[in-house]
Amino acid sequence: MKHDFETPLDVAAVRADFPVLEREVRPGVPLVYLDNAATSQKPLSVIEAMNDYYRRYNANVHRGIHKLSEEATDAYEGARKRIAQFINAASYREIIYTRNTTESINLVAWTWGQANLGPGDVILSTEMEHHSNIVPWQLLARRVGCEVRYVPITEGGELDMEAFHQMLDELPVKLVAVTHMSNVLGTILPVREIVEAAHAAGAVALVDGAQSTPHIPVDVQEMDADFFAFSSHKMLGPTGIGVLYGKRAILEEMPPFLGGGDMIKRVELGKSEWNDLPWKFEAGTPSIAEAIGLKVAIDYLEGVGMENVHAHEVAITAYALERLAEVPGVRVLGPSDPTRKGGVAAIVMDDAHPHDIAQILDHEGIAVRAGHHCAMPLHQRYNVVASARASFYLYNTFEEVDRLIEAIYKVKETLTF
Ligand code: C6P
Repeated sequence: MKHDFETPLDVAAVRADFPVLEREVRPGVPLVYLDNAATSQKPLSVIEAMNDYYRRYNANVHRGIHKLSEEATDAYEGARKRIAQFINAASYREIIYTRNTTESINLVAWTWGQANLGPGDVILSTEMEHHSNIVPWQLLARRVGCEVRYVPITEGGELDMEAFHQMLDELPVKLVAVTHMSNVLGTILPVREIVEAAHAAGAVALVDGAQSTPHIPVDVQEMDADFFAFSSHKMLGPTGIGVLYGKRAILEEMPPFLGGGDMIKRVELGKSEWNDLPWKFEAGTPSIAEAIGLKVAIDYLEGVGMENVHAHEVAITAYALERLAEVPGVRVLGPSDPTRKGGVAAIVMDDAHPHDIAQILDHEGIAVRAGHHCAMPLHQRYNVVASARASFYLYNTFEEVDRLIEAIYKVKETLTF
C-alpha cells in the first residue's frame, strides 16, 4: 500500500546479506520473518566468521602456546574489546561472557545478590519484566530472606514513574532491576532517570538490555547502570553467548560464580586464588566461535549504524501500528507512539486465540510468536492469557507489514463471527 513513511536504510541491500530471507516456507510462499524479539536472523558474515574459525584456527583459548591457540585467543579477546566499545564500557574488564541474558542476571543474583542482600532488603523490579528478570530474584529472596516488589505499569504500557519514585522512597530498596525495553509492549524505559534515582536512594541498578541492545544505541557509562545484560542471538549474532557488563569496582568486590578452570590464578588443595577480571567469572572452556560471531554481528550493526537501525524500526512500527489500527477488533498492547517503543506489536483480537492467529499467519508464511512471551505477570496485568507478537528488525519491509495485515484479515474471516 502507498504510505508516507521513510527509512534511511537500503533494505534490499540489507536483505541480500541474510540467506534465510530468500526462503520459501512452502512452494510459492516466501518467508516473512516477524519473530525478531525471540531471536534474529544472521548475516552471511557472521555465519562465515564462525565457519572460518572451525576451518582454520579451532583451538582452546588461554591455554596453548601454539599458533592456533594464540589466534583463537586473540579473536576471542578481540571480540570482548569490540563489545566494550559497542556499549561504551570503560574497559574490556567489565565485559563478562555468559550464555545469554538469563545467565547474566542469574550470575548477579548468585554473586552480588547472595553477598549483599538479606532479610529486610527489597529488590525493586517492574510488572513488565521478562521472567528472567523476575525468577532469579524470587529464588534469591527464598535463599536470603529479602523481598521482591514490582512497580506497576499504566494502562498505556508505560512504567508508573510516580509509583516508582514513591516505592523507592518508602521501601528499603537495595537493588533496582528493570528492563530497558519490554519484549511485549516495546516500551522503552527512562533508564537514565531510574538509575539516577536508584543511586540517590543508595541502591544498585541492573538493566536488562536483551531487547534494547539489538535495536537502539546503548551507552552504559551514560546510563550509569551498575549491571547491564544482553544476548548475542537477538542482535544478529549466534546463540550460546551473552554478556554481563558490570562496573569494575563492583565486579572486583563480588565473589566468583562458577568454579573451575580459567577463573583461578592459583589452586591449592585447601584454597584457591581468583583470576583477574573478567576471567574470575568465566569458568571452563567458553563459547569461542560464538564470541567471534558476536563480534562480526556488531561490525555489521555498526556498519549499518545503530541510529539507522532504530530509525528504520520506528518507521516500520509506525506503519504497522497505523495499519493495525484500521482492523476492527484488533488491539495492540503498549504505547501507541512508535517513537516511545521498540519494533514490537503484541496483538490481541476479539474472538481469536493468539495461537490460532499465529497458525493462520504461519500458513501465509508469516512467523510471529504467540503465547505469554515469558512475561506472564504482564499479560495478567492486562487480563489476557496471551498475545500474538509481531516484532521487526532492520531487514523487514513495509510490504511485509502489508502481508501481515492481509493475513490478519484472513484470521478475521476464518475465526471471528
Ligand atoms: N525474550 C522473547 O521471545 P535469553 O533467553 O536469555 O537470551 O533472553 C532472555 C530475555 C530477557 N529479557 C528480555 C526483555 C527478553 O526479551 C528476553 C528474551 C525472548 O521475547 C525469548 S523468551
